[in-house]
Amino acid sequence: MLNLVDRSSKTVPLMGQASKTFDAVVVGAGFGGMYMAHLLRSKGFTVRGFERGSGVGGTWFWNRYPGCRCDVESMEYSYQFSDGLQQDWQWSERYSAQPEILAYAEHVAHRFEILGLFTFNTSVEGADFDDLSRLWTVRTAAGEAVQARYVIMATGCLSTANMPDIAGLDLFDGQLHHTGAWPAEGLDVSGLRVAVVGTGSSAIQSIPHIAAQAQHLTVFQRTPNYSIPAQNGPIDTTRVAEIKANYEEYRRRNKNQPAAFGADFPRNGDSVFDATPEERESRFEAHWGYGGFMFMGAFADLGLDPQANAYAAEFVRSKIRATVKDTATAELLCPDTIIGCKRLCADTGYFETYNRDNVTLVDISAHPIEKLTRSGLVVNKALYEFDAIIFATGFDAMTGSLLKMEIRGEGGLTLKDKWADGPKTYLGLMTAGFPNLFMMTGPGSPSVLANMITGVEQHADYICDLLTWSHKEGFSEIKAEPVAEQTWVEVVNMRSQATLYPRCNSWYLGANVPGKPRVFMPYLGFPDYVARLQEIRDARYEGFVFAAAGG
Ligand code: N01
Repeated sequence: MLNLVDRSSKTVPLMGQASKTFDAVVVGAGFGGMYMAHLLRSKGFTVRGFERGSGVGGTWFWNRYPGCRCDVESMEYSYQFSDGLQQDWQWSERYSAQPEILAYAEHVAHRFEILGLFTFNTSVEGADFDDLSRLWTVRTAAGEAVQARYVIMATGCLSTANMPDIAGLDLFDGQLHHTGAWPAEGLDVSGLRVAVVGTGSSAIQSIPHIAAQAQHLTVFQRTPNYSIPAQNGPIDTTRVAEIKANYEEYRRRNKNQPAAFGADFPRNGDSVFDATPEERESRFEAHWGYGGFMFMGAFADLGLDPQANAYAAEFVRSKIRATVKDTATAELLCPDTIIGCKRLCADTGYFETYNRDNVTLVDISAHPIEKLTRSGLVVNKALYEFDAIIFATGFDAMTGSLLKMEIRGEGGLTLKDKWADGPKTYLGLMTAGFPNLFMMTGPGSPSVLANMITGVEQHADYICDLLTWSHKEGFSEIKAEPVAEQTWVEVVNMRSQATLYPRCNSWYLGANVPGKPRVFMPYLGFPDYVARLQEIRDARYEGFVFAAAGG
């Protein structure tokens, strides 16, 4: 027990309940929160966790839509903190489906006795920093208030569903769902007329499955998307044995990749402009064959140079045209934007689905959905009738879950006010004015542009080391230094400007949510990020400000 908190006088009643005091409160029991809580406890911190769902798994708890699977290979999308765990667990497919990932999360929770650290079915509504006691009070929707020295927000980057504000949502008599909050009991659409709104990753994964079951599926597309076949299949057991024989080395190689995965596939260093047309096509074809994200590793300049990118985009369009039999539908499905600017999708049979007789594509790029009625939805004055409407319209990414809570820092400053013009963080870990409040994979960290499990482990390890070091040095308070934060914001921005990422309306920029400030949120380049954090740590955590209890 580190006994970081002076518990003598901290019983501030709130909503009729006596407060309880912990070293740390962890919000969220996804992969980040689970490991964070486990790690803190192992270092002697007292921990209390809250999770709004009834179980662990975070994004994999909520996204149960048919076809949901990870776009990062199973052998990489897993924890590495326990060799016993990574040796014991057997994945069945190259890319794991949601039920298997959720089962893995539940296994981890049992194996490391994490469940007891969390209170489930409990949303955190807010957290207030007390300027005098220097403690946080975390408030739940159930009316509980707990006090803690440290609060760690492990609330996920893609956890707040983006439901478009369309008139009549409450009028529709049929079933209405969002892919990011799929009914736990599943959804049988046999014999139903179904609409899917959106053509991002969630839609692209679910559409083939919904089409196979529904009487008729109508897809409402605002912007077509690039998708590369995942080339999923049963896991290669020989490769698994090779990886497990030296898992540490495999993890090390992956951590040296820009997005912390994909080390076994070529990421070529040459320019597309140096290749002959035949070499170019054959390289694209090979990378198409590797599947999913590996496609963009065909040449070094695809994410940097618009002209280089155009070659890759045209290659994918040619694949769409070769797959979709109806020419008009194929043309509607062909994106004309920068490939990889919005998050690339990986699919199994997506474009082929449009060859089915029971699937219709409706282009709503010029005519948005006007409204929902009791029986369906209206586009361009035409009523389309459905039994079920599924919104695959994405998330208020990266900041949505943090800003949904009322978080008040020093002097009553709210996070909402502080981030009114976009998120500002130091290292994606802290924001100035909010002492002892940490974010896991927050804006300004590699987060969504890296293997998420590798990212959350790196953050948990760093936060835990920082708290332990600070305590050993006799400090009880850690803050982000405003100048260091401003410099970091500029670094994150500069890194994105060197790429094609800012050139489209992606959720990385917040462009998918009306009124959200446009700021490119992820830090590009996992290895550079880890190296910079190491330098900061070696420099006695420069950019952080430490204080001892009492001033
Ligand atoms: O959401 P999205 P997603 N009317 O924002 C459309 C992760 N993920 O849930 O492009 C009509 O990508 C919108 O149109 P437009 C992954 O990081 C991971 O699919 O804005 N349409 C778009 O087509 C991913 O990137 C995995 O014009 C509207 C779609 O809805 C992220 O989650 C699997 C609309 C939203 O696409 C989000 O993916 C799935 C409106 N009012 C997801 N509003 C795996 O790794 C939005 N759209 C497995």
